[in-house]
Amino acid sequence: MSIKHSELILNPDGSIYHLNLRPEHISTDIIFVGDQYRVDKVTKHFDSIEFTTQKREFKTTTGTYNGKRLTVISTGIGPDNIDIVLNELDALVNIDLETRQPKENHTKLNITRIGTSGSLQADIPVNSFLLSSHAIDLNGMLQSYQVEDIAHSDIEEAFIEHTNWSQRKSYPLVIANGKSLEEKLVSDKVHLGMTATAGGFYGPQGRVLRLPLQDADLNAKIDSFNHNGIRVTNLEMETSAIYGLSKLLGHDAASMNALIANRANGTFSEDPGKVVADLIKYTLDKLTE
Ligand code: R1P
Repeated sequence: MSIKHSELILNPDGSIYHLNLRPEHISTDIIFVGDQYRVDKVTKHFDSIEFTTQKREFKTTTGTYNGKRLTVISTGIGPDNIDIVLNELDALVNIDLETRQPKENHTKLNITRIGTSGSLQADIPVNSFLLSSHAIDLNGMLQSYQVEDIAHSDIEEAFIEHTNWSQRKSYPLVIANGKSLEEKLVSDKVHLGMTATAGGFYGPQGRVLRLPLQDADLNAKIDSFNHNGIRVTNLEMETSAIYGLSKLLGHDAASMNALIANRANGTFSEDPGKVVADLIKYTLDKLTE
């Protein structure tokens, strides 16, 4: 059975609907950034560039760094965008776009996010790097899929009990990363920890401007959670979606976070651009060593 035109949408030039990409445009080694203007901050280091395009917030450039072919894509903000980007990238490599049928041989993508994030722990300061060993999904996007086999129910149950998690919110799914990218990217310069992925920037991350929170103590309870040494180290808006969909689709993923804020002591980096620039260079070098 071929996938219907309403489900797998292609543009008139054969490219996939939102990303505007055809299979030949991408490498299997991919870097995600949130901000479309961060794509050039990565690719300015490249030896050569073969392709670039942009539709909406999704800017893509493919080229080589240290001789390795890499694709950099901006995802915009949030797990809803990751649902689009990961499903469309997977379709480019694992669905025959002519016959609209899944291919027999699976192609694995290696996806590294280079993002910004806020630390939740006083001992993990601003301007440091963190690789997400796990992600905890606080936004619910992944619950549309069959996630039972990728869940870590012992950590989830401990988290629900520790935080008295509201049943009106989505179930806090925990996903581990695929490990082979972690092995490439980790060093004594990088903290490891569980990243919480929220579905918004203000209330969903415990920020109060004019609206009171459902649970004003939630961030403090998240900070103090510790299950067999697994702590929630930082908050952002994409990692659990990347880890969850990568696991379900058979891809490897790692999330590298430039910590530009510390929510535990209320500090913000004096030069966030430098931390991000340093993380970009660090990640490119590690990926191509
Ligand atoms: C919020 O300001 C955005 O910044 C963080 C969050 O995850 C969210 O996307 O990451 P990026 O800088 O990678 O976009």
